[in-house]
Amino acid sequence: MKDYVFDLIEQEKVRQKEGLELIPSENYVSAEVLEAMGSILTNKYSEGYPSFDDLDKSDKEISEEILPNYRYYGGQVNVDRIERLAIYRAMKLFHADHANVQPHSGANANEAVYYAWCEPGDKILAMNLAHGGHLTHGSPVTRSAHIWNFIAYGVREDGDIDYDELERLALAEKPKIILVGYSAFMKIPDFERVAKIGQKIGALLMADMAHVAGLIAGGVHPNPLDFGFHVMTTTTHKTLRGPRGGLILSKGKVSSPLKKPEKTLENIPTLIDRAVFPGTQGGPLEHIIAAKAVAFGEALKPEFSDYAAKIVENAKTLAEELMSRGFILQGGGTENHLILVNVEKSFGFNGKLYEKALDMVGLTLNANALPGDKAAAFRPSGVRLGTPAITTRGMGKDEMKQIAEWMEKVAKICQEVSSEDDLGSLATEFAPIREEVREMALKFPVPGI
Ligand code: DSN
Repeated sequence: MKDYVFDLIEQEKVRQKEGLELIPSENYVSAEVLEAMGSILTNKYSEGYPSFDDLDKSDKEISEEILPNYRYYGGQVNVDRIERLAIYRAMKLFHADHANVQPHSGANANEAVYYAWCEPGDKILAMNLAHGGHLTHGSPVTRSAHIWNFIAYGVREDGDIDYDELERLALAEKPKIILVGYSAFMKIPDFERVAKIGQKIGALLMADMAHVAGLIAGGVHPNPLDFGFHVMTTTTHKTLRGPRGGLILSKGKVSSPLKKPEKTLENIPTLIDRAVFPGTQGGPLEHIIAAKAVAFGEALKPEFSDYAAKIVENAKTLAEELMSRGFILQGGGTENHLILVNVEKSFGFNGKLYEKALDMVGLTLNANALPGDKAAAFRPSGVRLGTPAITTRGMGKDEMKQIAEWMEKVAKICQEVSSEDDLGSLATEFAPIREEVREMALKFPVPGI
């Protein structure tokens, strides 16, 4: 008998097909990305790196060429070429001088950059988690926050970064790194302004673009590396639509990872390679790296730019539709793929209750804190949603309008209860909406299933 796990995978397939994924950090990968992830490459150990000089070659040349490497195990003939394809494609996508495709996650990617550039106790200036930043940008519950000294800037009333505060803190504290990155922010950062601030104090300019990497790859969002940033980290599974994993892109001079270079901004690529392996990780996940290579290949195709543009168009439509129905949105709308709703102010109940109610009708999103939120972390005042996954399924303007309509109906029904424990009593009212969501979802197939 097949393991129970496979029954559960089948049930998850049904959940994904019959519901709508509105979590802005999720997406559906292609059948080819799935195939590479589930391949025999998982059997291989390959600590170290392939050679990465002279990568200005065609995919075909890279897939045929066998070069010496910096690996600690034999049998790398195929793995080297796969990893080089991933590196080369990532560099091309993001205008980088180097790419490290080995980080297992975005968190690992961020920690490797801190480790590459900072000594314990050094200061890092990053966005406040409570204002839309990320856990790995200095939250006291992380290991990084025990090693480095994080200082936080926030967002203004209008939802944009408080650049004046960022500048004041940078000049006063002289951090080693200035980090622009977020997981709940819907504006386009002014990279040029931050770069000028960083240059005044000689800081490493780092951007964590995990949320918008696909928009950057598709050319519908500015690329921090084009504005003087030295490093960009990202996950590969959000708007970029690859396997779950991390990626570090950098500008600078690439040299052999075997020799520790001087800590200069020019040597950042090599410092990062050494910080990923052996600094913070062991054997790379070559099946995931292969899937990253496939996803980067997909993102380099012209169709991906259309996809990226459509994500933003859908998010703007959805935001407009929600606002026309009385939803109060943080920042008054969106400039990217992400929308943050102030549920408490719009409807008088918390984001967790709304998240659970929407789950009951097959609309999946997540409760999220709003800047300055006084509510408890598990019951924040807002919800966060986005359009990358539903855009992959081919949805457009009509579907955005329909989703806003369902969200309004669910919100009104929720006003009948005072706690999420009472949501069960609303099951009959939710049932017809659940059916409508299922019917629409099934018209838009999930790739790879
Ligand atoms: N968990 C991711 C998100 O949802 O934004 C960030 O790591």
